[in-house]
This record gives sequence, C-alpha cells and structure tokens, in this order.
Amino acid sequence: MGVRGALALIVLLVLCSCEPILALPTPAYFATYHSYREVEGLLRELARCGWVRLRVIGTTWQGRPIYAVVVGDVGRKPVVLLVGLHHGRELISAQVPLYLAWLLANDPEYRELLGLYSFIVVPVLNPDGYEEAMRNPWHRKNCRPMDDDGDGLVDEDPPEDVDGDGRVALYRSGERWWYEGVDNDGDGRVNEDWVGGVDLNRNYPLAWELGVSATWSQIYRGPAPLSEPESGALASLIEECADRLALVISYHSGARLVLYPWSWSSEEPPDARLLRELGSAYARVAGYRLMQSSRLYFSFGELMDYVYGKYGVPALTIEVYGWALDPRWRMEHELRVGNLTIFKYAFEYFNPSPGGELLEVLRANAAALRAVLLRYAGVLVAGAAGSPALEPWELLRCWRWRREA
Ligand SMILES: [Ca+2]
Ligand SMILES: [Ca+2]
Ligand SMILES: [Ca+2]
Ligand SMILES: [Ca+2]
Ligand SMILES: [Zn+2]
Repeated sequence: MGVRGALALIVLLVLCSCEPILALPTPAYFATYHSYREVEGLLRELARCGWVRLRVIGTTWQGRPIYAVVVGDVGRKPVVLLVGLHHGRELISAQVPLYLAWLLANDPEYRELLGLYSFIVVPVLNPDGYEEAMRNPWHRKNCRPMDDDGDGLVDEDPPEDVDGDGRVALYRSGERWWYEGVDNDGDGRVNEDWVGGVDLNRNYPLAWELGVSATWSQIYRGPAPLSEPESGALASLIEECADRLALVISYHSGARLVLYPWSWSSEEPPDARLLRELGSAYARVAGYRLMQSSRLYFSFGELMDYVYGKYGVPALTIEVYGWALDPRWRMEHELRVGNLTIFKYAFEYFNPSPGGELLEVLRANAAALRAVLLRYAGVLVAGAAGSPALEPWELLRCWRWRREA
C-alpha cells in the first residue's frame, strides 16, 4: 500500500469511527446543485431526525417518486406548505425549499418555528423536469410522453448541445428563433418534439379552461385539470390538510419578485390587504419587489390561485432569482454575428451561480420566510381554520416574536 492508500485508509477509519447518528450536510452542500438521486439521499438523511418524516405523494411519468418532507406536528399545528420546482429549469426553486427543510431539521432558530407551525415541504414537484433540465437547460414542463408533431414518434427530437460547450443555445434572426440541436428523426425539422409535456403550473382547476391548449407550447395546460401525476399528487396532499393550512408558498425563478393573487385576473383578491402585507414583509427582507401576479403576466390554472381561490388559504408565489425584468443583462449575455443573435445562458438566466451567489439567495429567502411566519403568526395561525386555538403561552411567544421580527 502506497502513502496515498495508507492515507485513504486512515481517513476511512476516522470517518467510520466517528460517524454521527445523523450525517446531515453542512451549508456548503447547498452551494452547488445536485442530481435528483442526490436530493433523494439528502431527504432520506433528513428523515432520520425524530421530527421529520418523508412521504412519497406520487410517482412521475418516468417513475420517479415525488416526496413531501413533513416536519413537526401536522396533526395539531397549522401547516405551512412550501412547494418547489414546478418548472424543470428553475433549479434554484428546489434548492430554496430543500435548504428550508434542512434548516427546520437542523437549525435551532428555525426549529423554534415548530412551536407555532408544522411544515410540509415538497421541494421537487417535477423530478422528471428537474433531470431533463440537466440535459436541456430550457426544459420547463413535466415529461408526459407526447407526440408534439403528430408523426407517431414520441419526444423524438429535443434540443441538444451540438458543439459540446455544455450549453444549449437559443438563436434568433429577425422574427425567427430556434434552439441548438440536430434533426434526430430525419423528418427535416429540428427540435420539433421535445421531451414531454405539460406545464404543471397551468394544470390546476382554477381558470384552467382559459389556458393554452397547443401541446407544443411551453405553457400547455394539459388535457384536463389535474391530468398530471405531479399536480394531482399535490392537489390530493392539499385537500388532505386544507383545513389546517396557514400559508402556501410556491417557489419559482426567472425574476426577483413576490407575487400575490390573482394570476388569472386583475381584480383585487378579497384579502388583498393581508396578502400584500405578507408579501411586502417577505419582499422587504429578501430584497424583492412585490406585485400582483397578473401584473407580471396573466396565467391560468396556477397553484397559488388554486389554493387561495378554492380554500381561502393565503398563498404567495416567490420568484427567487432571474433576469426576466432586466433587458440589459440579456443584451450583455447575447452574442451578435451579423443579424444572428446567440444566447447561451439559459442556466444563468434562471439560477444563481454555485457558491456565494447561490447561498445568498437561500439565506435571503430563509430569513424572509422566518420573518413573515413570526411577524404574522397571530393572523396565520388563527386563519388556519380547524387548527386548535393557541394556548396562552403560545400567544405570548407570538407576541415576543412579533416584536423581534
Ligand atoms: Ca413526434
Ligand atoms: Ca414531446
Ligand atoms: Ca426532427
Ligand atoms: Ca418528428
Ligand atoms: Zn416557474
């Protein structure tokens, strides 16, 4: 055995001899993105904490389990539901709830929240889309097998990284735009039948009928409301705990915004004042802008509208990162060759770079959620119909936290 071998053996022995009961990762784990398999490993590790349970709430088209991390006493405490990754390419929207689940398992400041609330965290609602986005950073929808061009072949021609630079470029020339790729099936068209799919955040039953019915569209609503295993699983989970829900947050990326209902209408929601208060408290701490969702753009059959519209539960959509509202960034990241424009930064458009930038987004969102939950504990807990009234000592704690927050 060489010096290296001996060293490895020593490291191994040390690791084995002092292996903790829980092998929870450190914050550094969250500074990079992980495959879905690695995410599953993390979730299993979290579930070894006494106050954390792991549930499989459904199975995707490609057979991947969809997990819910259940933290604290969901039977007694009002439930805060956190949902990430409706859209494959928005990897950061999974990282935020994963990080929060880890904090709730690990960090005393966040575990303290379990005195007031319980949490259900669905960090990756669209695991197939998550994995597909590793190949094609433009991938948004789920992976329901679909023959978009009606040639009898399913998902046969997605974009690909032809020049091997690790990116899938978007080309534009005048009015015409297209993605990097080859004609996989030799039908004379390039990238005409991507993997999947349905836009899961257009598949919920509220105002679904107003959504886009063209199957090739990035915002295709699906053949029926809740037609997809992913959205169906989440809807069942919500139905199960609806009478105890205190707050629902749906994480996305593409911009830096806090959005409140409605998405489908420019009307004010009945609880506009409360929703704006919650939203602006979050926005202030995280450094985002607050806006009614429909002011960004209209969307139909979307989760936040569904939970707020059907159950009256306060719900927010947080766009945690992205450059959609910054045309200058986009221009700076485009390459111009004659009248051809090439854009290669899909990943960076939706996701912070690994390292400090990524950790900063996670920390800002964790602090913002904690601040909102403490500051508005009184109203959120009381609002969770069917949840038992707070004990006097709990109210006292609310009051103390309110002053801190
Ligand atoms: Ca086809
Ligand atoms: Ca397809
Ligand atoms: Ca083709
Ligand atoms: Ca084809
Ligand atoms: Zn999204």
